[in-house]
Amino acid sequence: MPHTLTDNPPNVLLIAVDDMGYSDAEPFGGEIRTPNLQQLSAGGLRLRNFHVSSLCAPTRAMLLSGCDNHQAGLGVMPPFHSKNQYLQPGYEGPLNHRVLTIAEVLKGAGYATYMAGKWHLGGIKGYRPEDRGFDRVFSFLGGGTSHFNDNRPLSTAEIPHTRYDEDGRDVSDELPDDFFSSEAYADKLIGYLTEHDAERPFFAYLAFTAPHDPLQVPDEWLDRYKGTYDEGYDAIRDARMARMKELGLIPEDLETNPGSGLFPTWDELSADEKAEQARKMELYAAMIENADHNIGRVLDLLKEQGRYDNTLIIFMSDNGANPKEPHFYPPNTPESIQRDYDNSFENMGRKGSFVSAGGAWAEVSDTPFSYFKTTGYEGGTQVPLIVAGPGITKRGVDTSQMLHVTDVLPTILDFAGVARPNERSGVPLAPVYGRSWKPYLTGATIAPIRGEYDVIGFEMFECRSIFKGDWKLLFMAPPYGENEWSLFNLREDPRELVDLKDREPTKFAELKAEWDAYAAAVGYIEAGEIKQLDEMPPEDFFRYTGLDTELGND
Ligand SMILES: [Ca+2]
Repeated sequence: MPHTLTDNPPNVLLIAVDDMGYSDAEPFGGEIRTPNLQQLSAGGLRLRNFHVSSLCAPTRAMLLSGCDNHQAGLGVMPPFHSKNQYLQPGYEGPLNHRVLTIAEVLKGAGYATYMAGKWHLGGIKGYRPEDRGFDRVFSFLGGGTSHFNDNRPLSTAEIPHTRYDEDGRDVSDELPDDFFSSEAYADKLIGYLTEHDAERPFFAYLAFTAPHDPLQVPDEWLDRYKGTYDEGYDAIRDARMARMKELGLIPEDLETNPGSGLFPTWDELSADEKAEQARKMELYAAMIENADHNIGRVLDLLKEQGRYDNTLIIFMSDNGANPKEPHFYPPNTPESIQRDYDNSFENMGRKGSFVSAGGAWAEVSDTPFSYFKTTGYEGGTQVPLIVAGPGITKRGVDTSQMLHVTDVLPTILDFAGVARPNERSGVPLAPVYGRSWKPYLTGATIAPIRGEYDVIGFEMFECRSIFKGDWKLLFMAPPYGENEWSLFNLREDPRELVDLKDREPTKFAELKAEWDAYAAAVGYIEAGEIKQLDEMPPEDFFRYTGLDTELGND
């Protein structure tokens, strides 16, 4: 049933970067040169207090569907399912068919739909981007891989979805010699937008795999940050804090985050260790600047085409900075990484290397917040967000609204003037969890997007949280927690250092009841002890036998 588009519906460009920390980019206080994000910020709004999941795929499921990840098929991230979660409703692994993607809805309304970049929402037939509403697709189907044409998987368990897909065809073996992920994604999207039928609006999803590890850049980008990180963690963190205060992103009196204490301080490192740490951060920074450069190429095209002013542009990161070393990906070990990769100082960042920035830099990247990707702390789940487009007249930094990644679908559909259907072939769809930002962004109302009684729930890897007003209830599971609840007032304590659980028992009980209600409503399944991957090889795990029999596999 086609919808009728309003007059002059806006184009939509949704840009996601992968594992970029809160304060890495210049508009958020970082030293990493990101002139195109700066320019986008200047013509739009930076929003603080934007919440995502702590991992790639669950965030992407919510981003594209507007539904909670436990209903959309990403209740946990593959291949980390416990045995009792595997193939359960909401835990299917790929994005399930109880939800519709932004592309599916907008395509039904007459939009042209394009995607270039990381999918991570299902590699089997019936679940790939071209099966989920995208007309033209150049996509990496998995969670991460070498950024060059060797397409080397993060681990043997990742092989089943380490695939580049172009309009439904496996092109993994056809990548050109000079292939680099971010440049290739921008090239493909520029191609689609160049060929685009000018009579129709478009939805374009540009999903970088940068700066996800392995930290890699084309040779000419290798040394762009030489020396920048030689002074170590604290110097960079302090400079970011000062700039964030100037920008109004954080209160003037906010003190520096002391950090988790899990990683050696700069002074505890040997000269060689310092050099290696600085080099890793140089590569990470170069990777982000390179992504910004490629964002700029797409924005320049829209300007040349005269489409820029009628394009809603949303930029975000999918989760906080990554603290993990390459042996995080099962079944890698430190020994296998050392044996199988050339991580010599000279080769770091080039083909054949596999390095990550590590936990100490991840904490700097997530300044001023605590912890990082994989955790329920704000360092894992609060990310930068820039919004610009037709009718959005607010400028600068807005810290007043509590926002969630599931808001993106209702916001985009609201700007497009399109409603999401509530059923697919007569079967009811999962409810949309998010809310439209349009009335607030366009000044149609001054009412907050969420009031003091509204909540946002979160769970991933058994870290759980509820946001309500200024309050956050957090349950932290191992390895970074001890299976205990904490209560924080994020307005007064954005670093989550002061647990108010004992001082505020009534508030604690109120939020705990909210968590229980959220968990029941979304169908959360607590992880059991046995991992599915312990009992099943990865090639079987990712086949999702019996998931959706009419779709088959190839
Ligand atoms: Ca990510």
